[in-house]
Amino acid sequence: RKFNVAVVGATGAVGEEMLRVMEEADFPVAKLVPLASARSAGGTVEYKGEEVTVKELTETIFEEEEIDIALFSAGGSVSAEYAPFAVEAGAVVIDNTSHFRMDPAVPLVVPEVNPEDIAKWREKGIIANPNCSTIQMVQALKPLQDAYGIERIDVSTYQATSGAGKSAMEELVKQMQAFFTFKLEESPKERFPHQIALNVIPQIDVFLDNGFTKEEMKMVNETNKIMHERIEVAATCVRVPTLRGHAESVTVTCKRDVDADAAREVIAKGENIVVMDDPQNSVYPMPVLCVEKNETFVGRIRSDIYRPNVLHMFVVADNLRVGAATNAVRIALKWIEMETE
Ligand code: A2P
Ligand code: 11C
Repeated sequence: RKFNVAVVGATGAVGEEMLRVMEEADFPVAKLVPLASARSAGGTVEYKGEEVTVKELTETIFEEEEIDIALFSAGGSVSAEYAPFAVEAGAVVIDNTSHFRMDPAVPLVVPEVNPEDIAKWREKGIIANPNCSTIQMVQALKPLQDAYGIERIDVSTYQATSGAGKSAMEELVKQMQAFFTFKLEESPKERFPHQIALNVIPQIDVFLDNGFTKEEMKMVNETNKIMHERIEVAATCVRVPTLRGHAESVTVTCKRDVDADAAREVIAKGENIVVMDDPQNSVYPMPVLCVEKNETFVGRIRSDIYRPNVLHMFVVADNLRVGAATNAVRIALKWIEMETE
């Protein structure tokens, strides 16, 4: 069976990637309906070598186009307003924004970790896709949770500008160009709280009363929901001047003692994980190595020098793919498998 698929936010950084991942996965598409705001309606996106016209997102479009699957990636407020119309029209919504993630009636899914939760989709007709920094971390942690149990996670992130969308990537590029013409001072600094070129910013999203940012608390709350366990998480999320690929330095306190060599083998067996760990030859994951890849890369796996139950590692993935589009498409494919069997 093939499906009518709407991609909401098809002209955006994640939406474009969704189309690429669907092509590569040979997604069973009967009809593709790319949606965006009135700004982009009438333009085209490419799918499987053909130009497909972008339509304006409206309340009635899902019914008019008889949509079966709606992938949303146009921001939380757009999902809040329009996802209910897609559900009303009979579609399953796979939402990449933070809007529905912590709703108890909405499953929050990383297919490598908690695919069984997809079954709960009927409650609201919506399946939520986690935050990019959460997805790659829980993928790398799942094999450790199964083998050793996890008590606590301490993580610092190095997040690319594309996490904030296309215009944020452009701002970095413009600031770099301005630097080389001695005009960095005058270059716009709108998408981040400070200049991002030649800088690192220890703030992603807004600060909350507890001193953590919203992005950091997403890593706390989403990890607990996906891993079905109360695990302590302390995150420091940092924006760095890269375009694509989030990196994370992760310290895991396990429930049992963990040997680094054994853990390396355990992690390597994780689904869609690639261990890249040969420090003597300077082999470890880096953002430039993960662009347009659908796997999560793990390296620098080493034991703590004090505590036998503590392990350190470096985890990198393409935030637009693994952290967004690929996860959404994998959820959709799993949903199809479950609903058609
Ligand atoms: P548009 O091209 O019309 O602005 P990014 O995350 O890269 O900034 O992309 C955001 C995506 O969400 C774009 O496809 C954008 O479409 C879409 N979008 C933003 N606001 C709306 C809206 N109010 N209605 C529909 N699509 C929207
Ligand atoms: C970033 N993680 O890198 C953010 C973007 O909750 O889906 C994703 C926000 C979200 O800026």
